[in-house]
Amino acid sequence: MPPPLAFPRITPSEITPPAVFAARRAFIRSTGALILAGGLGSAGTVAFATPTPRERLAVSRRSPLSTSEATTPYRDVTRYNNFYEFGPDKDSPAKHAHRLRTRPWSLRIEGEVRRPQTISIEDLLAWAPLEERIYRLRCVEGWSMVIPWIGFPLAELIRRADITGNAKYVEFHSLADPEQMPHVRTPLLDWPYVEGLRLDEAMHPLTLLAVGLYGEVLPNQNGAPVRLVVPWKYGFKSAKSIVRVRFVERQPKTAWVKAAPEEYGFYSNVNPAVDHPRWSQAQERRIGEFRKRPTLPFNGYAEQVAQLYAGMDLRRNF
Ligand SMILES: Nc1nc2c(c(=O)[nH]1)N[C@H]1C(S)=C(S)[C@@H](COP(=O)(O)O)O[C@H]1N2
Ligand SMILES: [Mo]
Repeated sequence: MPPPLAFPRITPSEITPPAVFAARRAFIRSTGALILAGGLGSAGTVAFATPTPRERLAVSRRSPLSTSEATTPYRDVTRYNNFYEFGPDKDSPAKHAHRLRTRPWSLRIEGEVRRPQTISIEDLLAWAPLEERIYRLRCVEGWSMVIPWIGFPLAELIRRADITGNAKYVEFHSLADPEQMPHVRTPLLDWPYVEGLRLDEAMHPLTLLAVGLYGEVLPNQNGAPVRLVVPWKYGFKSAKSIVRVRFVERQPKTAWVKAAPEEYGFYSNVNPAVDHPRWSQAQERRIGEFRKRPTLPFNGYAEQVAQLYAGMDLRRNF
């Protein structure tokens, strides 16, 4: 999403010789003059990483929760991304996420659970049958895509987590390794990227733990090896490259709410009637199309999820 107004653009570290980068970092740290950082670097271009053949994933079925709308081309799904750990531009993730090592990978399940556990990605993949789910995903910036995800309901993980009665919310923490994710060194967000859901939202059958798309394991730029997909909420709720799932009693302080509380709320349900303070949310552009479409309440999933918010003022709880 567009960063808070005051956020300066920063040149990706990889295109700068390490010594220069180190010196620049020291300069940034010592002066706090982050705003100058962009002007010190070269604005060179970096080629997209050569696509490597990705492992195919066997799916047990195509979920009936899928939309029948045309899917967004693979090229757009994998080259037009938000993954700020790799940089602020739409093509930064496709250019730089090849640095992410997705094996070995494990997920820590902790907090209000009877038995905290660390599960390897291989074991996680065997927790439930994988299915294909075609979902609309609406970014808070005003664009949307239709993506054939592969995964299983997050509810399956919650069932196996053996949570206590105190668990009211779930926190998701993305990896934050500056060696692999150069922009984790920048102060855009209070890293790690943290997102959260109320427990009933997390348990909802639409909430997907995704491990693949278009028949293959997730490309790194889409949040490999495991990410969330919450189709009735703005895209930023769908945390990528998750390393920690924490069950908690209180509403999590999420990274975007911490960064700009007047712009991003905890719920962030897609809502055409509630504008972002800097732009309307009434319409959207489907990537690959020119015309604008009206944005639908709950991104078109109102029939399935509106009852989760019965009695809540969705203008106040944006
Ligand atoms: N860790 C992490 N997760 C993230 C983001 C991010 O910057 N970091 N961006 C979010 C935003 S704003 C969107 S729109 C979706 C984009 O997912 P996609 O690139 O797979 O379409 O990922 C979300 N998950
Ligand atoms: Mo987004």
